Amino acid sequence: MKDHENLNFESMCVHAGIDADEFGAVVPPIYQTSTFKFKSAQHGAALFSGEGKGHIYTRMSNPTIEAMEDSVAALEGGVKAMGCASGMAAINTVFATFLGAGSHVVCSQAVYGPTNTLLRTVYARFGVEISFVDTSNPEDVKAAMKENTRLVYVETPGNPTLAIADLAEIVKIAKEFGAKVCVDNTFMSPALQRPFEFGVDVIIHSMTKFLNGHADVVAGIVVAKEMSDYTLMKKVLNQTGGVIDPFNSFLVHRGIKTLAIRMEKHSENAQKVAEFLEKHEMVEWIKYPGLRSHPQYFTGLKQHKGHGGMITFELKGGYDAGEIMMNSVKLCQLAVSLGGVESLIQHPASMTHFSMGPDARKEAGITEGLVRLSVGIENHKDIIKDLERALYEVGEALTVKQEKNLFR
Ligand code: LCS
Repeated sequence: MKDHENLNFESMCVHAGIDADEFGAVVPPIYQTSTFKFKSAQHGAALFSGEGKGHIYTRMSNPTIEAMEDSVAALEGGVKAMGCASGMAAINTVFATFLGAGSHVVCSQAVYGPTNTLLRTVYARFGVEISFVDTSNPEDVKAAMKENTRLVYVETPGNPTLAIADLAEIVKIAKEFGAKVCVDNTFMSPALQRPFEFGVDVIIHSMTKFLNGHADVVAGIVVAKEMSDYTLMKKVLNQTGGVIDPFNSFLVHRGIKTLAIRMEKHSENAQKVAEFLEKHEMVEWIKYPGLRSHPQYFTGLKQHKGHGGMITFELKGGYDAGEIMMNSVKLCQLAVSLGGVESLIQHPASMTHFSMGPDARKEAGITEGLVRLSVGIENHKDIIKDLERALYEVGEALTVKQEKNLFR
């Protein structure tokens, strides 16, 4: 048993995966090396046959990477994790392990755009059957299941609609068909949602987001609940090569130490910002897991320890209004990505979900005027002030436009 297994979550964030090295370094050193010297020919052979302990080559394993992997595996409550070059590399590792010609995957309709595109454009070409369904409705998942369904892939809350899937219900359905369930836990992080507690088999993260939390790394991770799944996926990752590097592992591991307090602050700020937006006359509708108006508010309560930092809303005035707002904000940065300490705002239809195309977006409920906000850890009053001013400018611009139309 590892020491961290008896710790509470906040303490695990600080300590999991960290063992002092021979010099007593409190922080794991960066082993910036591609390869490791064998003690002898016999030692090398033993490592390759799996009998000996140690590292061979950084694509296969590395102490700095392993320290970070152990930390995320502990936080999620999994057996083992594998660091990947990006969230997409993590997702591809899962798909390439469990899908093949003649198999079928059920995937959330509202997922990060490239996840949808990867299935439709690459895996479809390899003979994989794909059903995109509204995973916030378990009946739709059940109706989509087939004899050859090998994987149910769920993003919850979904990007960018924030649709929440009931994980316990989905696991029940998938098990009847012998399918694996993989959850993209990027939006919540293990601080707020622990999918293994609901029977899920595999978890992935874009660590680019909340796990690292500082918008300075692109990285991903796959966490397995069972050793047998880990072994299968690790072979695929080793062969396809999309591994993380030691320096990025070091940065992510450093970010994780503050994960618990960051997620608390993201949630606290986002709740206040969402309540402000919900009352604002320029906002057509808003989705935030912490608002009672969220369609799956009660599923969220069952599954989440906090409501997270992500907000989605539609402005009155649609696409034009969104454009004006994004050009008007000052504190909130106009940029894709999410989960960093700074507030970020973006327009999914023209940015993160552009690659899906208009039909798939419409099906997934991604409207043309939808705005996505990743609420940072600044003082909430400054975020609200920034949004209030930008919304005022939207109102002014739309009034001028209406007046011009009247006098035409
Ligand atoms: N999963 C989710 C939920 C994501 O939001 C993203 C990236 C990925 C996976 C892929 O991770 P990556 O390869 O970028 O590390 N989401 C982005 C977004 O919404 N804006 O920019 C990237």
